[in-house]
Amino acid sequence: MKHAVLILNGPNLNLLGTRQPEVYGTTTLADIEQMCRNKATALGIDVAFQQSNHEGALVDAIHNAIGEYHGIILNAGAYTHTSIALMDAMGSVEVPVIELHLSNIHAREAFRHHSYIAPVAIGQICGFGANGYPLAIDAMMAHLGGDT
Ligand code: CA2
Repeated sequence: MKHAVLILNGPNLNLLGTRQPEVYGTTTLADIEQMCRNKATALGIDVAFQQSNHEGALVDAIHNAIGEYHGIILNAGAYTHTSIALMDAMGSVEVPVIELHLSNIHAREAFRHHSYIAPVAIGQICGFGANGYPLAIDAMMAHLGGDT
């Protein structure tokens, strides 16, 4: 069976590579999508790559993953630290979610240390910049197991 993974990105991540390069680097979200597509090709899996600045649209995307994707890699951006709605959405779908961040949220401001996503995720990857995305795909495939 060919696995399919949804890579979902939250608010402001569309600005990657264009603003605050000292915090978030110079890699654009389009570059990251290409990294993910290269990884998917190497592993023989399908990936979908989405971004929204809107909390409800992210909730919809999680709901729509049911029956479509075997796993979700979620960089919820600042909604990580605020959104009970995203937490509830993840808890309502039987699709494993990996929480992902470019930066090491635990080494930043105290308000970034708490994540509503973490308790309903299978694990968290943070602090590895854009490389965290292919790392998360590897982690998801290890979690899903079986043939790709
Ligand atoms: O490190 C991450 O991936 C974050 O999810 C990024 C979020 C931040 O609120 C989280 O605490 C950690 C912010 C994304 C903002 O992205 C920008 C990119 C370029 C310029 C401005 C913002």
